[in-house]
Amino acid sequence: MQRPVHSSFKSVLAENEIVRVAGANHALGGLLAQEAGFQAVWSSSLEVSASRGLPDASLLSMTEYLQAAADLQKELTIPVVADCDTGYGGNLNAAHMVHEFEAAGITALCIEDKLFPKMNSFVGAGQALLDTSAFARKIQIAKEAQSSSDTYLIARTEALISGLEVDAALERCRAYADAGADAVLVHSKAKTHDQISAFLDGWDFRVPVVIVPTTYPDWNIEDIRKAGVSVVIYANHGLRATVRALRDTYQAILVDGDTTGLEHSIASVQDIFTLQKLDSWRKLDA
Ligand code: SPV
Ligand code: MG
Repeated sequence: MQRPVHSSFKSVLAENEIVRVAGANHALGGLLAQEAGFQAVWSSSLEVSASRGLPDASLLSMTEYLQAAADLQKELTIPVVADCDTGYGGNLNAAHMVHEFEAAGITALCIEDKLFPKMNSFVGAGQALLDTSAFARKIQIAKEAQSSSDTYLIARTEALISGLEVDAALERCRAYADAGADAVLVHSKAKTHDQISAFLDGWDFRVPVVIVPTTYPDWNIEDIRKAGVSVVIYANHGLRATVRALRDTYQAILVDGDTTGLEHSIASVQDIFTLQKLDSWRKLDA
């Protein structure tokens, strides 16, 4: 019995007009996203930090985020897209990051143009950005550090998050694409997709566009596809569903005094065994 062999993000993108990616923070979550039909998994900094009971504020080290991404990738056939925040520091940190994530078999990395230490995009207002040319240089250095042609680097702009206009996001993304980014991610915390649509109207598609529709949840995949987006990341829905499910379950056990009422709404132990590939493991030494 061998470990699953995973495809590269680049090949998944080549085979699909639009790629849907689910956030996860452990292999079991990744397996469930894969089972549902997602084509890639986002190793989300928000989810990984939250799973440790910590804020998404550059508190964990690169090694800890790498471990989380690698643990996900090891059990999946679909590729992991690693959310690498700012690249964990300066330009040399970004180069080191590429070496380390590549060595762990991660084929897609995303870095963003905020300052280290960064704060989650939905916290506060007016988050500080690195200068456009400085982040373009970071992208260039990260690309020069890669040794596999499979490695796919996504440059994420937080221009709209920090309160800048769509034109500023466009200008930044053009510079990042010209510096060698394989795709650009334009993040927005607006309640509608209007900002993103305006961005797409002004984008020349020199590289593909990635979005994270957390605050504009009504933008349907068909309309997103028609607008020209290539990758959609549902970054934190698994985490939020887990929190609700665990909270409700733990409360019900204490309130009800027994677990009869829960049995119909929770997974069976057999289901867990299947996800663990227990049969294959047992056959190994039968
Ligand atoms: C994450 O999932 O960690 C992201 C997306 O980077 S967001 O939380 O919206 O910043
Ligand atoms: Mg993040």
